[in-house]
Amino acid sequence: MFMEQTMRWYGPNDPVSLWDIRQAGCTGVVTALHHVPVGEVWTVEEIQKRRSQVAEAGMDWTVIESLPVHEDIKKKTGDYKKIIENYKQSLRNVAACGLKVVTYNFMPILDWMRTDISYGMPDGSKALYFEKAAFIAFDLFILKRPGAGKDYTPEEIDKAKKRLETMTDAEKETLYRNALLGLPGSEERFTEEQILTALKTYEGIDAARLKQHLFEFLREVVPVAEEVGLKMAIHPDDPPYPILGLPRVVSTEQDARELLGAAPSPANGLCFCTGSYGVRSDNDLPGMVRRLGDAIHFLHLRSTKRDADGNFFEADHLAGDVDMYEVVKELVLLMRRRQVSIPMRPDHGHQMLDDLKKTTYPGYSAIGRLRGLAELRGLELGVSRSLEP
Ligand code: DNO
Repeated sequence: MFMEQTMRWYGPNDPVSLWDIRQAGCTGVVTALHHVPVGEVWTVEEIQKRRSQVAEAGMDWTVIESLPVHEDIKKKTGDYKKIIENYKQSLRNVAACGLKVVTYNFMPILDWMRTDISYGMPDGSKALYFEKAAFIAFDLFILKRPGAGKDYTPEEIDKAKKRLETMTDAEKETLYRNALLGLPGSEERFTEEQILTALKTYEGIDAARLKQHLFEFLREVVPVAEEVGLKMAIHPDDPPYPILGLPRVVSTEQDARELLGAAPSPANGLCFCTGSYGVRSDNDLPGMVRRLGDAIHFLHLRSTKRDADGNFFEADHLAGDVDMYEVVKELVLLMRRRQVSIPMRPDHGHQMLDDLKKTTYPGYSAIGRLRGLAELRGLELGVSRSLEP
């Protein structure tokens, strides 16, 4: 029983082709209908069209990433009831087309966040990087978010000021663009006004309230997913703590337990992203697999390396702070116990070799992910063999 090997594909505009993914050794593809506006129904026609494209390259579209949750659902504003009904309809439609797993997240406004998308590694490859002082400088002095000052200590503010002084105008511009990159897979970037306006709409929504909204959403959609045989897999916050004054509520083992308990069902589950959970040293990843394994429906395997200042970069898949050997060992045991093959994708990868000359989605160049996948595949085989009686 091995993990199902997949890679993310951003659709027909992705410079990484389906055949590239197939040649990496994947049998499954993770994709989404990125062109359908968030909140609208995914129609059977559109789903089938995408599914056939994947099938033509000899692979299956098994996992959706993401079926995004509209901001009105997270805030319980506007027409959120109707939008939840649309979500349910999309679930029915994807199930009718044979899909199995639906990934989504509940991060307000922004998805993942990095300050640098081409951070030089000693070997000449490029990684994604989150630098705390640069991020605080962005928040305080570039975005100038009202009230931001009270989120940081005087030392942090001082460091951020000094960091800002080292930046050229071009660097400030790049930082701004990276921080507000918008959702992965979209070309859209927020303007300063848009983000400040969006942030204002979260006034009064603290973590407790956002959690409540998540639980209510789950109680609506999980029964539908269960009925049509789908597994929901919530992606954790990346990074796993509040940013820009916005609450984030899927950052720890405790958060995961609570959301699973809010709508208990085999359909209510997790996308276990070792890179996101792993940024916090208080998340015990192998232990989480042991304790929450029954709810893990999808895997993102990657590692980060943090430092004492709260910065982290994305390390090689088998290096960094994630003990990938222990994680994979727990996963092998888990799959044997559950008698399932859990879909996995090597998450992100360094931009390297020929890809350094290409423009790809940040974190999603082909060769770096291929390297990650190949290493993980070997690790799994080795672990699996060594556990044989
Ligand atoms: C980043 C990804 C996330 C993830 C979404 C799932 O590269 O892991 O953007 O796809 O958060 O909804």
